[in-house]
Amino acid sequence: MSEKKPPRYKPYDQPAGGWGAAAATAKVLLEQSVVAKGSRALLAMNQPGGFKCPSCAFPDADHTRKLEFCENGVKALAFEATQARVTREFFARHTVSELMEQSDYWLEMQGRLTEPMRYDAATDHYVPCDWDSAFALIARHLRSLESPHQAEFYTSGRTPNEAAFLYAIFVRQFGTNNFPDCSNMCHEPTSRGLPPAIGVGKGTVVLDDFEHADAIFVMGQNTGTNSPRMMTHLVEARKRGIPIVAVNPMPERALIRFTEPQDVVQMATFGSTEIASEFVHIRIGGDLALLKGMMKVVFEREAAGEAVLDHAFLREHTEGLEAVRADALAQDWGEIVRVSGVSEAQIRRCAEIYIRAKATIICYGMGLTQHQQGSRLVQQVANLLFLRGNFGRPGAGISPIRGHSNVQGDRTVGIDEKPSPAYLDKVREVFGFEPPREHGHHTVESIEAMMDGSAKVFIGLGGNFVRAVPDTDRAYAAMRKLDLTVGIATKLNRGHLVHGRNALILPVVARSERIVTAAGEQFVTIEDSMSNVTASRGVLEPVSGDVLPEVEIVCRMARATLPDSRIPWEDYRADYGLVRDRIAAVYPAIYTGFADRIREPKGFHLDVAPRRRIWLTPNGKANFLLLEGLEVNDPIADPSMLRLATVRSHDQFNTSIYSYNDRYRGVYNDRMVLFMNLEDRRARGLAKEARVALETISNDGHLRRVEGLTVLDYPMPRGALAGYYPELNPLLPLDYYDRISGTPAAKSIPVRVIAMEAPEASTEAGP
Ligand SMILES: Nc1nc2c(c(=O)[nH]1)N[C@H]1C(S)=C(S)[C@@H](COP(=O)(O)OP(=O)(O)OC[C@H]3O[C@@H](n4cnc5c(=O)[nH]c(N)nc54)[C@H](O)[C@@H]3O)O[C@H]1N2
Ligand SMILES: Nc1nc2c(c(=O)[nH]1)N[C@H]1C(S)=C(S)[C@@H](COP(=O)(O)OP(=O)(O)OC[C@H]3O[C@@H](n4cnc5c(=O)[nH]c(N)nc54)[C@H](O)[C@@H]3O)O[C@H]1N2
Ligand SMILES: [Mo]
Repeated sequence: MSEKKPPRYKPYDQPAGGWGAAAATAKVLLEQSVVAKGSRALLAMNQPGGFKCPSCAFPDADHTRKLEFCENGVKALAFEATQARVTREFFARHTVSELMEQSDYWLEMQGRLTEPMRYDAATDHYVPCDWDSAFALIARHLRSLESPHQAEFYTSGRTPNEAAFLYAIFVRQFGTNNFPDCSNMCHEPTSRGLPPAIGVGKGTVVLDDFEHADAIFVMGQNTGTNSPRMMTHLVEARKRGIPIVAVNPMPERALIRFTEPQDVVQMATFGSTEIASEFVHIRIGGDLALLKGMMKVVFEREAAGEAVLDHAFLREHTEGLEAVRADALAQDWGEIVRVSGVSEAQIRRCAEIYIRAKATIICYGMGLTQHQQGSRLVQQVANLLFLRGNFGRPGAGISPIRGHSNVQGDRTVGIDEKPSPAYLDKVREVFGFEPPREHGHHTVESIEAMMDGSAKVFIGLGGNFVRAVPDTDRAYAAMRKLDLTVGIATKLNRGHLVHGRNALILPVVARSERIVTAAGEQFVTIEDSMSNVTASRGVLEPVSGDVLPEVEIVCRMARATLPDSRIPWEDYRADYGLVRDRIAAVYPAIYTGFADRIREPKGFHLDVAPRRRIWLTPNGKANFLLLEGLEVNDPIADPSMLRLATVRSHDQFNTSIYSYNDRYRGVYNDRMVLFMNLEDRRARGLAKEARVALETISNDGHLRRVEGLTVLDYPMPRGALAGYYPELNPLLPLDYYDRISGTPAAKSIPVRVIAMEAPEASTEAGP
């Protein structure tokens, strides 16, 4: 294909950020032919009166900066505001089978969806379909199900609060809690793991805390790529002389050295800031051992007579300390070092940083959540923080860095397959119907229901379900068994091509675009990773006259499906203020006064009780929760086994592939690469840049294999591999997930490497 150039690998020795980021920003606007339009939109991005960046969930700073965006925010915007269009002529030109042959990158580059389309099986084309017929088709399918539990209602985290809240009400009035969502593959271990520990499934840190922290740990998160605006706060912390500990099997460039693109002096002088004062080159899944090693040091020092524990906090606020203390003290250093891959000396240095800091923040991402014990691992982070009372104080706390810009908000307003009884009672009181009480399906369970034939209808409010989930081949087959699949989306993606017998593509107004209804111009609201709720008002004209806002799509779906519903869907469709009033009514504890508070230019902060040392746990305490042992994944005896982490490149947003490059990791023109330790490669007799296949080690009788990967010598720990999501999702078994949260263990897939060429005979010269 002409889009492909030969692969190139050239280690990146520049600091991350800086002129490289500035150049990439300009380039992407040019390529999407949106320089003028894009620049105009950028002036409004993350500014009061403007719209929220559609990329990640990191909060905005204080708006004293003129511009509040990053390279990857610009990419997200440019690909949303692109001039390219997917029109009815496009669909007339290509059958769905032809489109299936194209890459994710190619699909993304075709541009924005412009009108509703229906799949026509007779011709294998998508054909135009007016909105009323689309809603009628959905209603017909939903109403003819034997049980409402035969439908799956997916949500991806770009959907704003108003649409998600109404979707949650519609689906519950329809009669099910089947709400698989992207969070089920992402920070669900935070949402399920933290409530028993600290009473809420959210982070306790706000941006101000970064200014008051004495130490910051960044565990399992590729900040410079996935939350670049957070780099500003890390740079500022470093300039204050605060130690930053980065824990990662990949020496991610931005965590090592970074040039702040918004810092004029640094840019002009080609300066940069060293970020990690301590880079911990952890083995995949080694974090539990590291955390226990650090706790062991803390307890030993206390036992030796130093006052390192916060006794007042522990006494007054916590329960369960002794079991955690006994367990940590009983761990053997040899084992801790073996499992973590980190030396005892370095673990002691990390513990020393933690002990010296009066206030510590621990941030974490997918490197912690996507393991078989992801939820319980996250609890161990809380354990460590409890020891020195790092909750409810400035500069301290736990900080899960969320992914999608509104994934946290969607959960807050009801996208939850296991809704709390309190929420359901409120829904009954406010809306006057009896919502279903039985738990619904999370993402993995929804695929199981498709596989066993019990699910018949899939509706995706945003996202690219089939490409994001595990076990690609089985997921495709499951999807194709359905009677109806509906993709509510901005752009064409694989999920629209792997469809049920009937299928719809419903195009939406994007985040950067204006929403005008019968009641005038509307705005929506977003909750970021630090629980700030802000308004988002698009500034660009919608891509076509025939796309609808997500709120309207939900309301019209509800009206068509539930003709007897007494909920005023038509009013909500026009006036989003009315929806916010209902949100305030259902969530009085956090959303009272929504209408007024959202007028603040910076929005408002939703109360996070542990910030006040209030613990909404059954015993009213912060709970130490013990996870025994040192492993977060089931051990596998096979000596050929390596652990594979599936990660994002610098030029993708989840399943949307913006280019084949991954600048900070030095990879160009190719995504079918495997980051591997040199010794692991040599031990397998593989030549430099050998072509290999990967096979999953499992005993469920399914062969999972991906071919055509090029091995790159990369500073990975022994036994650890990394490669790109979603290309490697066929290797991730559906039932390989954290049992508490349902989150697939996408960072620790047990695999073996299979040579595709004869192993090299000669001895190889060193690198
Ligand atoms: N530009 C851009 N921004 C994004 C996204 C995007 O695709 N592109 N996606 C958004 C979404 S939905 C999310 S959830 C976030 C994801 O943001 P991240 O959490 O940064 O996600 P990943 O790229 O999957 O990689 C996480 C990091 O974990 C490391 N890792 C792997 N295994 C382990 C381990 O066992 N231990 C430790 N300590 N580290 C490990 C990897 O090397 C990698 O650096 O970003 C959001 N923002
Ligand atoms: N192996 C492996 N698998 C993973 C992961 C991993 O690290 N490794 N990460 C997991 C994670 S953290 C996540 S969050 C999921 C992501 O899973 P999803 O959220 O389902 O996937 P995305 O790629 O973010 O969805 C992109 C699509 O969303 C649509 N879209 C974009 N903006 C909007 C909008 O404003 N409204 C609507 N309605 N649609 C819009 C576009 O059509 C686009 O094609 O993947 C998970 N899967
Ligand atoms: Mo995510």
